[in-house]
Amino acid sequence: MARMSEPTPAEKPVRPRVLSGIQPTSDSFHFGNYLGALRQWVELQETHEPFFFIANMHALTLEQEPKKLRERTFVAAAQLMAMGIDPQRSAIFVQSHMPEHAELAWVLQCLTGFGEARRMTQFKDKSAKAGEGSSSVGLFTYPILQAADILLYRPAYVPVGEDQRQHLELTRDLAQRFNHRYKRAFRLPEPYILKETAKILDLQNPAIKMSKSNSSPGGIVEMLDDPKVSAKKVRSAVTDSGSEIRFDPETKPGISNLLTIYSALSGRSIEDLVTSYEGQGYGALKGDLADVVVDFVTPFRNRTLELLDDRAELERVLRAGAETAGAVARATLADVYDRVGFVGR
Ligand code: AQP
Repeated sequence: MARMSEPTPAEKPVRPRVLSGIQPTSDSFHFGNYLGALRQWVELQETHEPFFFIANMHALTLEQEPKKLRERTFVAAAQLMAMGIDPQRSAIFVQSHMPEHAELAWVLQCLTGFGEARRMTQFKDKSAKAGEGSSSVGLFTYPILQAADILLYRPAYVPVGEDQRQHLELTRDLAQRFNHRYKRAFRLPEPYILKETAKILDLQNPAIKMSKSNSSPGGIVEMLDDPKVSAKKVRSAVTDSGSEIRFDPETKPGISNLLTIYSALSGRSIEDLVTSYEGQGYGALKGDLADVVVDFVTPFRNRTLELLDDRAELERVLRAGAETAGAVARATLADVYDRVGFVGR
């Protein structure tokens, strides 16, 4: 059997691989998802070999209504395509279409220390809400499934937001442990986190990240919301004391967050924005940003709705993505099974 440490020319990626995933757990992606991670996916597909998946197995770590989960999976696929993920260049697939993710996760679970898994801050935060006793074992082991999601494809980079850094570190630790025990099999993936947009903050409470589970409705901008509603949220964003427009995340987190969003959406540098709003109040900046947001979300929303009208095409894209991803995932898992001493079928 071919060893993964010496890929055959056919297996060897010509361009470095990138892989990332997103959960289909809401009716729309939000600006944190888009600016923190998804925008990088679109850019990286130009220069890398991209694998992007919809993490519906991760979604089950919290209770989901089956009908909604199914629908949101299609909504997620349509949004990825509407924002520019091109199925001709990128494999877009659904996690549950790939049994190898759960299979590799089992092998990795057997390499993970209980205390190591316990240290994951996302588990601590999410289990604290429901109470640890009523949290699922899936919520506890989810970072290990995530490590399997990543390692199966041997990517060079994983584009994510800052909140995923700790999980990426666990992934690298597990890869190293596996490599040490069973001879080098896995490439150590690097997080690809853009400093400027690594953590988009809640518009109403800039002390926390924008998030579907913690943000109030006014604090989160949903990509598929009515653009007028999003504009209103931007105009009503909490700003800091004083009236000077300055980029200072420590003392002016609210206005700095708005400048970050503005800069990312418009392509203008923060310095340029600060200079051009000199002497003007927060209201002027918020009003202009609201217009930028409307101009950005309107075509995105229209395109997503159009794509959702053709389910057969979405299903075809996801099937094709699963074909491409499946070939890589099967080869990696076969190698892992061989290395750990499982008998071949
Ligand atoms: N506020 C954020 N700033 C920067 N990046 C962010 N991401 C999420 N929020 C921010 C990044 O989005 C990608 C997808 O994450 P996910 O699958 O965890 O999506 P989600 O569940 O919709 O994210 P939330 O809102 O953060 O969910 P909860 O509230 O459940 O924790 C990841 O790369 C993530 O870093």
